[in-house]
Amino acid sequence: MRTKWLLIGIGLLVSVVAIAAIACDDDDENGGDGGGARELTATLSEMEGSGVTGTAILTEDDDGTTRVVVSMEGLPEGPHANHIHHVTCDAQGEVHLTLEELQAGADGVAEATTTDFPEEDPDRELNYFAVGHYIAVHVGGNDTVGAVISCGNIE
Ligand SMILES: [Cu+2]
Repeated sequence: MRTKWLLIGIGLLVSVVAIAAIACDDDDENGGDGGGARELTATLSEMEGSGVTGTAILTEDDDGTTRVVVSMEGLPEGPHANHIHHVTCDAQGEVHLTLEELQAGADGVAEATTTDFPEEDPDRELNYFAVGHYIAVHVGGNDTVGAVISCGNIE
């Protein structure tokens, strides 16, 4: 009788280890160096009740092109500066990179894609953005950058 329970116990243990191994495999989907595009995201939340929310998707293609697509809604009509900043939304750090300006219509929706990063910037690789950066959307365009109205940490 004791042997039977021991065998059941070993069976359960093997099952748990097998499931854990499968779960770990899934974690490698966005990382690793197996080729293909890699992806980071930021979910932008409203600041100070602005009602402005959105997402940013950062990808790196096989040819090394880094692409940042910022999609927003609830924006006041007009141009909006948006940047990759250092640190986190809570810490509100310095601007790291200026992204393509968002142009919101009357519906408050805007999307901007940036693939053209400054050649002299050595830190434009996706891995760098993954640690300690956030995306901020501002009141006003690049010539009149105002308060941050939406913010999301890059993860
Ligand atoms: Cu900014």
